[in-house]
Amino acid sequence: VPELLTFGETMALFMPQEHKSIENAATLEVSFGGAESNVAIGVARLGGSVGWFGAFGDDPLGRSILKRIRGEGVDVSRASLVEGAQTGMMFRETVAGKLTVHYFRKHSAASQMRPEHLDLDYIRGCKILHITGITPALSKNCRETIFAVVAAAKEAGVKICFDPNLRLKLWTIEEAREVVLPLAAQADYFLPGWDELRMLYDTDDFAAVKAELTKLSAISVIKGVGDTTVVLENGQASEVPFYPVERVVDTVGAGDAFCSGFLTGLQKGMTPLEAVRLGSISGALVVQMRGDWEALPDWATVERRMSDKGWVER
Ligand code: KDG
Repeated sequence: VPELLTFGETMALFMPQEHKSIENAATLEVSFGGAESNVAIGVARLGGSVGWFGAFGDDPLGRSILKRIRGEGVDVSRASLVEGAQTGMMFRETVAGKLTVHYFRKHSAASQMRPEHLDLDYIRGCKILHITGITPALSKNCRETIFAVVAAAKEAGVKICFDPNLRLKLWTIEEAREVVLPLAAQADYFLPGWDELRMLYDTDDFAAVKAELTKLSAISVIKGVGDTTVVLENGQASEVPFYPVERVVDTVGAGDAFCSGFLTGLQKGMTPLEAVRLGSISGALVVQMRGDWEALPDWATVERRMSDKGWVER
């Protein structure tokens, strides 16, 4: 069993050429994306041991995506192609500087995942399980699935990493709160963005949120507090500046890239603060190319960046 496991929905991704809207585009580029498989690809590229699973329809999109994730060196042995179900799709466009995602994922194969479909022994055998708040937002049975997986993992002593990844196109903030906060309470590593925490706790007061997070047993890694990441461990806060970005092309996937660096760092025995630095480099590199995961770095690249003297720490 790989050391790190993650699961969720990965969809086919269609994008018009830059500067075109979907409505007026003659051609669309096809790729794929899913928060958890983005993380898995990032870890695999950095040389980590990782498995991802989820469900696709037994259709050309599902088969193609599965092949490509496998090709990145991720263990997909527990992923499935479900006959009679469809692979989820998303379309993404940037119009007048505003990025919009259109989902076609209702009743997709992944949204029909159930606890009884899963190989719980496989999950019990890993060291860290990474989950996101997207999966429980997909359907009631996906919500049950995520809680069943977390329970099995915790029973076996597996550590839980949780990124809330709020998607308000899938549920309301009230619905999200009811699920995300209990999951955060079970996590060992909690990786929210500051924008997400503001919504979850309904306040702009950092000190108040910090007090709430201190009650959790997790190490909290808060992304985007200004241009830093704040690591909160035993009530003690430390800041790591964002790695500099030359030109932002596509911010989608930045959080997943960050998470892949962070988790690989932990796998390699780094401290959480060192792992955050690694995450920050992966995040900075991925936003400089179009697509969720295409620009995820290999180990040699991040190693070079880690010793970059131009990156001043404070
Ligand atoms: O984090 C990037 C994801 O948002 C993207 O790949 C699509 O998983 C996705 C989702 O459900 O929005």
